Amino acid sequence: MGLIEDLMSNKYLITPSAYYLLEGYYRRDFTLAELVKFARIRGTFVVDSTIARGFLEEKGLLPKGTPLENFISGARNRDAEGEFRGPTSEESPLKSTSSSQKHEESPEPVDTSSRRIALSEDSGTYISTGTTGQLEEGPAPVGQSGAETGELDGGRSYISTGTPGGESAKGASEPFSGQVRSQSLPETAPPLPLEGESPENGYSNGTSNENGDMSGHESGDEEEPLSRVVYGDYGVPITYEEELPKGEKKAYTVYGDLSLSPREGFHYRAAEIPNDWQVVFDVKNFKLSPPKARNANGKDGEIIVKAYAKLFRSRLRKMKRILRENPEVGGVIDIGKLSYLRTDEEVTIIGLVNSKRETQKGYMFELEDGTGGIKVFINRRNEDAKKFFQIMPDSVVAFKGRPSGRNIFFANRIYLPGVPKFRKSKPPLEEKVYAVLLSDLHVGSNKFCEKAFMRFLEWLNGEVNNRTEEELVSRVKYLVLAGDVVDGVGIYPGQYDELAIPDIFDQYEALANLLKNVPEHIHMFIGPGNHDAARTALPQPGFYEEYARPIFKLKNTTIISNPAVLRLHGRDFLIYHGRGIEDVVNIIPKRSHHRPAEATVNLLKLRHLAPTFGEKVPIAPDPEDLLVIENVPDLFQTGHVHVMEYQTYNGVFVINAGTWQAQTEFQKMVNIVPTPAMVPIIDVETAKLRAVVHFDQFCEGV
Ligand code: D5M
Ligand code: FE
Ligand code: ZN
Repeated sequence: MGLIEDLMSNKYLITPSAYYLLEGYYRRDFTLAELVKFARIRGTFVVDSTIARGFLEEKGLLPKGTPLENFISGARNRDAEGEFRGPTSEESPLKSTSSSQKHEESPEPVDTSSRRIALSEDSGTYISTGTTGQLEEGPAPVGQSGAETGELDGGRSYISTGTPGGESAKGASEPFSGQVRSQSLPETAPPLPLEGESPENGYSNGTSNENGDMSGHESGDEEEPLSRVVYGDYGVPITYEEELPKGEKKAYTVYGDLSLSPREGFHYRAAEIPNDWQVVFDVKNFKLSPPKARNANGKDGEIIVKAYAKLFRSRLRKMKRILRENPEVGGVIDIGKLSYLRTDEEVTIIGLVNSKRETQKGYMFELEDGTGGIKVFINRRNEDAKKFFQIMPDSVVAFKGRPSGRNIFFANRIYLPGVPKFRKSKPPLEEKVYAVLLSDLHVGSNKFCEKAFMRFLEWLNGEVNNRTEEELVSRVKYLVLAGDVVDGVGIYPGQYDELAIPDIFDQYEALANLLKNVPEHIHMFIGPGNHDAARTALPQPGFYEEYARPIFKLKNTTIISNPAVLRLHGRDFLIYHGRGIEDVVNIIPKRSHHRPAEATVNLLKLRHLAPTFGEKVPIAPDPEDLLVIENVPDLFQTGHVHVMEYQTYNGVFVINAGTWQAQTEFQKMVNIVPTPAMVPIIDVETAKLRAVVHFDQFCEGV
C-alpha cells in the first residue's frame, strides 16, 4: 500500500502536492506513525503541502526556509499546485488575531517591514501565507442595502412523467420512472398544470437507451502504464492516476451510443431568433507570462514579492477607479502624503487591507497604497464599523477620516467598492429568450447523476410534460457550463474509488458525447473549474486542449475562461466557477457553503472574485489582476459549492448553478450537502430567474 492508502486507512487525507513532496521519503526516511503524529499535533486530518513541508523540515529532510519552488524544481522537478508560499503563519510577524493584540488602542507607528504585501518591486518585504485572523463573531450585515432574497419554494408543482428510458452505466437495464418537478417563479410563470395533465403526450422512448448497450470501451489494459502524471503550467501536476492493482480491468461507458434528436414537430422558437452573443471578457485575450525568477536563493519570500507586486499594483489601480466612481469618495490623498496635512483636515484614503483585527474599542486595519502604509482605526460605535466583518484581507477599500500625528488614521466612514443601487435599465427584447445555467457536472464520477442528465437532455429535445415546459424549452437559446465539467483524476485523496471513468481523456469524451445531444440551435459556453484539465491557479484561461479535445470539437460551442463575461442580447453575464466562495465562508462570519449566493454577494461588494491571497484559492502571479470585477454585470453565475441558490443584490442577479453530482464520500466527511440536478432557466431580457426545473428525483441513490 502507498502513502495515500495508508493515510486514508487512518482517516487522514493528503493533497496531491503534499503527496509529491513526501512520497519519495516514505518508509525510507519516515514512518506513517511519525507523519500522523505530526499532523495530529497540528490539529488537522489533511496533510497539505504546508504540513508536509514542516514535517520534512523537522525531520531534517528539507533545510528550513527553503523556498518550496526551489526545493521542488531543484530536487524533484515538480511544483506544488502553484502554491507560492512565504513564511508559514507561525513565522509571520503580523499575526493579526485579536488575542495577540488585546487592549491596544494607540498602536505604534506602522512598521513597513512587516507589511504583508509589497506593492513596490524593490521592497524587501514579503507576503505571509496569511493567518488572516480568527475573526470574532459579529454582525454580518449582508443583505442590507436592498438585497432581496430569492424565494426557492415558490410555485412548486409536481408533474408526473411517463417512464423515461434510461440506463445506468453499470448495464442495469430496468427503465427508471419518476417525476419531473417544475418550479416556476410565481410572479412570472403561468400556473403549471397539475398531475397527470399530459404526461405521456408524444413521449418517445426511442432513445439509444432502448437499443441497450451504451458501453464505450474497456480500459485498464495491463500493457498501459499503471500511473501517469501530466504537468500543466509552471510544472504543476494536473492529473495523475493512482496505481491500479495489476490486472484489474475496468469497464465503463463514455456514452458513445447516446443519440437524441429533437422530438418530431417540436417547435423551437429560439432557433428562429437571431443569435446575439459576445464574449466580452476572456482571460485568453490577455498575455499572461509568469514572472521570471532567475534565482530562488534570495531572502525568504523575496521572489513572491517580486512575482506578485505587479498583480497587486494592478489590483490597486483598478479598485481605485471603481471606488472613485462613488460620489461620496472624494478628496482622495496618497497615504505617503498624509504627513503633510494639518491633522484636522478630513480626507479619504484608498488602499489594500494588509491585515485587520478587533481591539477593545473598535477595529484596526493596516492599509497600504504603494506610496506608504498606515494603521486605520474606527470606533465600534460608528455605524460603518460593522463593515469590518465584510472586508477580506487583501481587498481594497476606502476610509474617510483624519490622520493623527502618530501614523494612525482615525476613520469615520468606510467604503467598500460596492455596487451602485440604481442602474440604467436595458432596452426590452422583441422576443423572450432563455439561458440555462449549469455547473459542476463532474462527468466521470460515479456520483455523476447520469440518468438525471440524460433526462434533462431528452427534455431539451422536446420531451416535455406540459405547455409551460414546452414554452421554456422552445426558447432556450444558450447553455452555460461554469466549470468542473468532468471529475478529473487525482483531485483529492480517495477520489479514484469514486470514479466511474478513471481516465481524463475518456471523461472529456464522455462529456462531449452527452453534450452532442443538446439541440444544435442552443449555443453552449463551457469554462473550466478546479477539477478540469486546466491551470489550477486563478484565473484559468481555458482547458488544456490536449486533454479536452472532444469538447473543443462540439458544434455551437465556445470555450470560455474562468472567469469570463458573456454579453447575451446586451445583458452581461459574469461566469465564474466560484472558488473564492470558500475563502468568504472561512473569513466572513455567518457565511456558509450552503448559502453560496450570500457569499457571492460579499465578493460582489468587494468587486473581486478571490480577494484574499494565500488562503484556499491559488492565485497566479499574473502581471494584471483579472479577478477584479471591473464592470457590474447584470447576472453573476457561480458553481463549485454544489448548492443551487440565488438572490438579487442591487439589481444584480446572483446565482449558484448547483451540480449534477450526488454527495461524494469526501463531501460527507466535510459535511457538504449538495442539491444536484436542478436546472435554473434565466430570462435573458431581465437577466433573472424564469424557472427552476427539477431532475433531482432521477438522481436518487446515485
Ligand atoms: O468542490 C465541491 C465542494 O467541496 C465545495 O463546497 C468545496 C468543497 N471542497 C473542495 N475541496 C475541499 C477541501 N480540500 N477541503 C474542504 N472542502 C473542499 P469541488 O471543487 O467540486 O471538489
Ligand atoms: Fe465541483
Ligand atoms: Zn469546484
